[in-house]
Amino acid sequence: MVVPSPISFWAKKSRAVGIPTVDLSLDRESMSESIVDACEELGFFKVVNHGVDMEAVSRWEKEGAEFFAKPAPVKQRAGPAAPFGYGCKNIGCNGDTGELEYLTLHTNPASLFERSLTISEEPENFRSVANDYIEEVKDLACEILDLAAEGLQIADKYAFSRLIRDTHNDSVIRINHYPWGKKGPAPQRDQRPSPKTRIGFGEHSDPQILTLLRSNEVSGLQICTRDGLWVSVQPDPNAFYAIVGDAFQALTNGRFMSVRHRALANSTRTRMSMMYFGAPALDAWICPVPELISHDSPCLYQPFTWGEFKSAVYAMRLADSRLDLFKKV
Ligand code: GA4
Repeated sequence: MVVPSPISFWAKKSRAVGIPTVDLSLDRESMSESIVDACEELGFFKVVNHGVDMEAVSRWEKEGAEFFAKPAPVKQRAGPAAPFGYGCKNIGCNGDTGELEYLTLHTNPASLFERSLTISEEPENFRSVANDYIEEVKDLACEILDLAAEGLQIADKYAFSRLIRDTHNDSVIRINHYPWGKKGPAPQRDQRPSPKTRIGFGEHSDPQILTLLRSNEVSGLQICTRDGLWVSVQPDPNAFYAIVGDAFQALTNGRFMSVRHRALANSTRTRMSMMYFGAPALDAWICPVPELISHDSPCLYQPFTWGEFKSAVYAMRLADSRLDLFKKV
């Protein structure tokens, strides 16, 4: 019997996995169909022709780069991230660590106001750049959520987007910076990390409804398929990547899958990624839309508020499967 070497085994298994792309310049039916397919199969897809003002994105990226270029003691004035502000290596408050530094900010104007004072010497400009970026990505997230609702044939076509359009929404933005340029092994495609591979941000699923991620041209992001295979995502600074979060999985009664992902830090170049995490208000109920509950698909989760879920999220470790806590027995 021929036993395949681990490398040929992984190379063979990974060949079939492609990242679905949704082109937002097509007709609504094709777009909604491909969004539903991608959310069901992978919980992840690339978005092109998204209509986001790339000037707003560049301005936000520049704010991030300028902040991370500051001396450590200056950056630390904006921290520790508990959970908002500047964080370095520590992720969350339960002992998770990573090879990165980051800025996490609540999108609420009052919170942004307060944070901007410790982040920038020009806080008003910082806030205006952040707000422009938030408006752009929020609109894109809402468009994707509306298309998803259409594709699922949900009567209330704004059932999902309404949650993140709510004035009390709990959405968050984050910039991750994987710096230091330490020499590591060249990134290997579609493989388990070798013992030498450094993890920049450990495996997890996002708790919110939908994440929009965009990075510079440096690779590092990997997503996990249903078969447990890690797939490297080719960076494309002109595109956004949509990530299904736990709350979207619950809202769709498990029809959509929140995707586990991670970032490797083995590049010799600085990687910067920016995320928008679309979340509802703390008192919003996360319960499956009625159209997705039937005799054959009974309700999988106990209803919970986003606030309850968030408390559970912060009490757990990064890699934990938080939605399991709310599964019906
Ligand atoms: C993962 C997604 C977002 O980055 C984040 C993260 C949050 C944090 O860094 O404060 C968490 C993590 C994330 C999930 C589990 C908890 C909370 C760190 C952590 C260990 C901002 C979020 O909302 O959840």
